Order: sequence, then C-alpha cells, then structure tokens
Amino acid sequence: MVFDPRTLDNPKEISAYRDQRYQGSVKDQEHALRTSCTLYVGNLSYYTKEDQVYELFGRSGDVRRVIMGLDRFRKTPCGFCFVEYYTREDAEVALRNISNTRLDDRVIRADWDAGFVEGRQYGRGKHGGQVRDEYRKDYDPERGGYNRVIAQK
Ligand code: GTA
Repeated sequence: MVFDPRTLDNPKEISAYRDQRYQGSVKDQEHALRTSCTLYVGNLSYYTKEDQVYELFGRSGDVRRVIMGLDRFRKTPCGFCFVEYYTREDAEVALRNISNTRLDDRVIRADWDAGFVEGRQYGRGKHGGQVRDEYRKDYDPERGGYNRVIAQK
C-alpha cells in the first residue's frame, strides 16, 4: 500500500470531494479514500460507451469493473462513471496518467473515490442527472445542451 504522507496532515489533498451520503464516519471515508482501488471519472460525454472507458483505463492496469453513471429517471448515461481496479497501485497510475486527458475529445477528470455502493450510479440532481449539470450556464451538446433548468425557462 502506498501512503502519501501529505494526505495525513491535510485529507483534502487526496480529494476535495466528500460524498455527503457516505454511510460511515468522516474517519471511515478518509480511510476509504486513502486505500480504495476506485476512481470517479467526471465530465464524460453522455455518448461515451462503457467499452471506451475499459479501453482507456485498461491501459493503466487490470480493471475489475466499470459502473456507468445513469440518469436516475431515464436510466441513460449522464456523464460520469466509477472505475474499479484490482490494486491501488494501478488506480494511482491511472489517476496520474489519465486524469485531465481526453476521452471522446473531452477533458475528463478522475478523482479518488471511497468505493461504489448500489445507488451511487445515479445522478442526484432534481432532474435525474448530475447536480453540477443543473448549475451549468454553457451550452454543452455532449451533455444534453443547456442545463435542464435553463432549457425549461
Ligand atoms: N469521488 O468529484 C467527485 C464526485 N462527484 C462530483 C460526484 N460523485 C463524485 N465522486 C467522487 N468525486 O455517487 C459521485 C456522487 C454520486 C454520483 C452522482 O457521483 O457521490 P452527483 O454529481 O449527481 O451529486 O453524484 P453530488 O456529487 O452529491 O453533488 P455535488 O456536485 O457534490 O453537489 C453537492 C451540493 O453542492 C449540491 O446539492 C449543490 O447545493 C451544491 N453545488 C454543486 N455544484 C454547484 C455549483 N456549480 N454552484 C453552486 N452550488 C453547487
């Protein structure tokens, strides 16, 4: 197991994100973030397919599974996924090499994740997709155009 000593002093250095619905203590979540083999991948196109994710992330190590993020009402991809590796080391290589590179011509962002549990594959926004898509002001054709709040005005 590779520990980065900086993260022990400042847990936010491992990831700025904390899942507000995490089932466990703050300490448990910090520990999971430091030891898990799972990455969250954001800013995907809604059109990106699971096998493209396997292909790209498989270059950094053996991928155990990919869980595509889905709109919770439509059950269609909504622009994120979780990638689980068999080892922490392979996940670290992927985070270093793939985060902020392009997939389907979009700059994707990878982040440590505390681990997938059933239900986390669904967008939590009021409209079923990701929360951040409801705050977006730009037109993003690969993520449904305008955000759905603006589109309905
Ligand atoms: N590991 O960065 C991440 C990450 N994100 C962004 C989502 N997930 C992530 N996991 C990791 N790292 O399983 C995971 C979630 C869930 C799934 C879908 O992806 O754990 P979501 O994106 O629909 O919702 O999740 P999430 O993550 O709960 O919302 P977020 O972005 O943190 O927002 C929380 C609150 O902040 C919102 O309720 C809103 O009040 C506010 N907010 C968010 N974005 C903005 C914004 N642009 N402006 C103002 N307020 C905002």
